[in-house]
Amino acid sequence: MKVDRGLRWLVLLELLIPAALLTLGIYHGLMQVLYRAGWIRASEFWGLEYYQGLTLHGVVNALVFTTFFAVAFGNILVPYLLKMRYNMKVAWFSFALMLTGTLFASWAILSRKASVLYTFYPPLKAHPLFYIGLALVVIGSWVAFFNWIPVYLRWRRENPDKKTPIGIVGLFVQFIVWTIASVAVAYEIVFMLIPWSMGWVETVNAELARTLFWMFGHPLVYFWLLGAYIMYYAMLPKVAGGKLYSDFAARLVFMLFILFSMPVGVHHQFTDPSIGHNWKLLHTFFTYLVFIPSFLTAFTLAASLEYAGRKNGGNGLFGWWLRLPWFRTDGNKWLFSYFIAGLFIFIFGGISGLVQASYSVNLLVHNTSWVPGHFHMTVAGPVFLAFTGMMLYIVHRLTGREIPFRRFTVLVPYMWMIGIALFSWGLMRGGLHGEPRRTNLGLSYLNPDSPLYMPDWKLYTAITAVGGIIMFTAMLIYFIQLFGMFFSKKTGDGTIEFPIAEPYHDENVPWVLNFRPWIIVLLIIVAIAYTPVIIDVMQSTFGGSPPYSPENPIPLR
Ligand code: HAS
Repeated sequence: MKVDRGLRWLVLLELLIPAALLTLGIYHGLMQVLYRAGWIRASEFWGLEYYQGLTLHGVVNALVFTTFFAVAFGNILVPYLLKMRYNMKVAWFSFALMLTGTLFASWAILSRKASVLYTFYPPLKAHPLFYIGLALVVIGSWVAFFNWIPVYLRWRRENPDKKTPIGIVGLFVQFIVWTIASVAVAYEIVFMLIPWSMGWVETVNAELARTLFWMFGHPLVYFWLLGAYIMYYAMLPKVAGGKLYSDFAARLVFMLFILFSMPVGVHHQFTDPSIGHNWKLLHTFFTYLVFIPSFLTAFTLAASLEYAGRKNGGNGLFGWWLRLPWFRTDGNKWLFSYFIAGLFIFIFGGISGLVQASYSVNLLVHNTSWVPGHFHMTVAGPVFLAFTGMMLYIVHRLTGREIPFRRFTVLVPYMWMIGIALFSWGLMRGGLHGEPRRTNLGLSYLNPDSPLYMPDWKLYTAITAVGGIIMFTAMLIYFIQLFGMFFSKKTGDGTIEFPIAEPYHDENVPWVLNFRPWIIVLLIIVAIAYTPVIIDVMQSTFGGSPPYSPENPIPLR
């Protein structure tokens, strides 16, 4: 597809500005592991305090980078797959909102006024500009989505007999989940946190805020994952040299995510006192339902890969594995390494989610370093690798410039995979031995003279740090390739093509073709899952919390 100047600039800015911020976010990830292992002594990393660095790491990597990427990817995918243009002025407006929001939030974090971590639970209080900034990022992404809807409706009218391309189905499911879920966090931010941090009201209902956050927070993780699933279903089979095994399975998976992404948030609150056990159990059941689309994905993708391997000449039970393009660096084949490395990591990320989802077993691991072990194998595994791989591809195509050190494109994801395996193993093993997450113990656990001395943790924090160093090195190579592209030869013409897979089984199942019934059922399920939870929270919380800033603690009443 020929890309006009305006669209090219929009997408490049939406990718490269958060990528530049990501360098900071990743650097502070490295600082975390080195500090926790006791390998750097100072509790101040490059001028930032522990919780400040951790907030920057979480907000930039998990909230800002992912949201910008999702919007940029949609902005290029919609015209590519539908062959129609959207309103560019609205698209620029969405970008301006997101950029302003990012600047506000970054200022608040960097000036030490928002060390509240990416979950910003009250009574930890941030500067109002932090909350306003995050709200603007969310609103900006809504504007982008609302800009695609009329284009899609026009395409539908003009192509009544065609099925919506699978990439568009995934994109719309991703943004439907995001838009509906973010209403909860928008309410929390606009009506609770901003007035409270402005000082207009004295207290905030911390438990209600947490509940609203997780009503948004778990669908948020599927908002991230769905971005990767778009690539796995629409592109991976083609990159591997084959076809998508079942068109119906892909559509069903996306529709099931509409249903089950939302009614599960209480599995983050199993230890919260004000929610009844019965509702926690209900959310456990819903959480087990959300495994279905991921198991379906595992089988459909494995079948697609087997088809590709056999088509490439592979035989036998596992011989076809050898015919997959594991180390190919030509054309778009290198994308395979980013996708497959993420999928391998996700097998373990998924299993650890299975452990946490159990209401009873969760009590063993909640708030321990097990949990960051889990989420680095999900969001920093399949999601991060798919996003960074696709970002490299889009920038390479849109600038027309060669990727420097092309052979290293396959090195980065496999290094990252090995790094993540060590990193998460260390965290999870430490978690089983009681190592807390997000806690600055001032390294007392490494000091034999301290009453908090925990000799077990020494090995696990060290393994985590080795994994973190490998991940950091992989990212150094990645950024050299990404930004180095601007200094390399121009070999392309700035057009873009995506490797879109044909279906092998092209089943025609009408009930997975229309979003509307799924959205209606979602709203019903959310009402069933959340009405009693909110009533419980409202009935069992009394008064509210005054603000608490970690940098300027005020005595609690
Ligand atoms: Fe989670 C906490 C449960 C998935 C992210 N999760 C978190 C947090 C984050 C996060 C960020 O029940 C921490 C929040 C915080 O700060 O407190 N999670 C689950 C469950 C799933 C799950 C049941 N999580 C994700 C994904 C994330 C993510 C995806 C990001 C993208 N999570 C929890 C729970 C907690 C939690 C509790 C709270 C813990 C606590 O106590 O605080 C499921 O959706 C997972 C299903 C996935 C699978 C894997 C399928 C495997 C596939 C790969 C196949 C491989 C192939 C390759 C095809 C079942 C699809 C084959 C190769 C060939 C060559 C053939």
